[in-house]
Amino acid sequence: MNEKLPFDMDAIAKQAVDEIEHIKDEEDLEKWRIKYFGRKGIFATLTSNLSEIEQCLRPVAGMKINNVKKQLTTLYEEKKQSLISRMQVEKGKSVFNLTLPGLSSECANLHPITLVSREIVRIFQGLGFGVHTGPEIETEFYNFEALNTPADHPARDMWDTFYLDGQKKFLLRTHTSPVQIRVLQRLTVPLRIIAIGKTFRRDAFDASHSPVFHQVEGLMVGYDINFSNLKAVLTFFLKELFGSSVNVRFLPSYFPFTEPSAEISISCVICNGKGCQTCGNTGWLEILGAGMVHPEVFRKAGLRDENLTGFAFGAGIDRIAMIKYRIDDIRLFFLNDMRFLRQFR
Ligand code: FA5
Repeated sequence: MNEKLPFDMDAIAKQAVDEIEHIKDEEDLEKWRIKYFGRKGIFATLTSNLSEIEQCLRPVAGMKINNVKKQLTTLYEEKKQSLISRMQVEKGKSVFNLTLPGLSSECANLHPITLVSREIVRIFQGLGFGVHTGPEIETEFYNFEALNTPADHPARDMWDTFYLDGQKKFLLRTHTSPVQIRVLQRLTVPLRIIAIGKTFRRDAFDASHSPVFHQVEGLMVGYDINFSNLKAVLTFFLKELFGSSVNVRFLPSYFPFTEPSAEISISCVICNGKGCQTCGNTGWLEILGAGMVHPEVFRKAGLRDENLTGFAFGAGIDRIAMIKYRIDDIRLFFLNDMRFLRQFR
């Protein structure tokens, strides 16, 4: 096609690009602009000569001229901008307009529950515990039956449950303890794990209760695990989490899936055990439920070895976060108020 046109557009474009690349100042750039884009410049001449070209070639010629014109215009604008910037830098002026008001960018931060969860994971990983989650939708078997809490067991009243079907087969897990069974079925003993995640109960949404909250479960199983191991691990954990100066108290308690069972408290971090509103003037804050794994739990998980022993524990992460950060209303964790959430780093 080019042979028939009275001009070689590719050669003109190449020359223009070559020239502009070597330009070092605005004056030469202006000369270049006039040469190609001026009133009597190359493009003006080419366009006005179009009428002299054979009729059938005119559209192609016009398109070629316009394409190259467009490319060179872009090149010209870029070159101009770069020469201006370079000149400003050389003159000691900033390329940026520092007088413009700044745009502040929102900086994300982690939710306090995530921060506490990560801290708990860090402590237990340091003790060689694996980390598991388990499903939030559970079956009645894993949440209750396998945990030695059959349908007619009075202890079921301890957990007001969200059932998902009329037959009460599926439910939102009321605690992380069903992960104990799933882990015992899947892993080989000895084992030590924690399970962290959301749990659900039909509880009121008040200052200390939420229908959705978070728990951490712990399970250590082997052939020589005893109550002293439970005490040592949990005392270490609580002192790591709340500081070495807290005292840890173990009291007898009851859970269907542990025997013996214990309720574990720390000395109140607000009043140092003297008694205040937060600890109900007792000087103690309850943190954990725990105990030695009930033999029935091993059986339900399919483990028949009579010599196996283990301990388990469970704690509410939201309540731990409330104590750690001195928060008196659990609802703050769920309301997405940025003024509250921004305080945690
Ligand atoms: C249990 O859920 C047992 N599974 C714990 C356990 C595990 C014991 C293994 C023995 C061995 P409990 O129902 O007490 O226990 O709940 C544990 C913690 O969850 C409580 O101490 C509390 O911190 C937290 N919790 C319970 N209900 C709520 C709620 N509605 N809102 C916020 N936190 C809650």
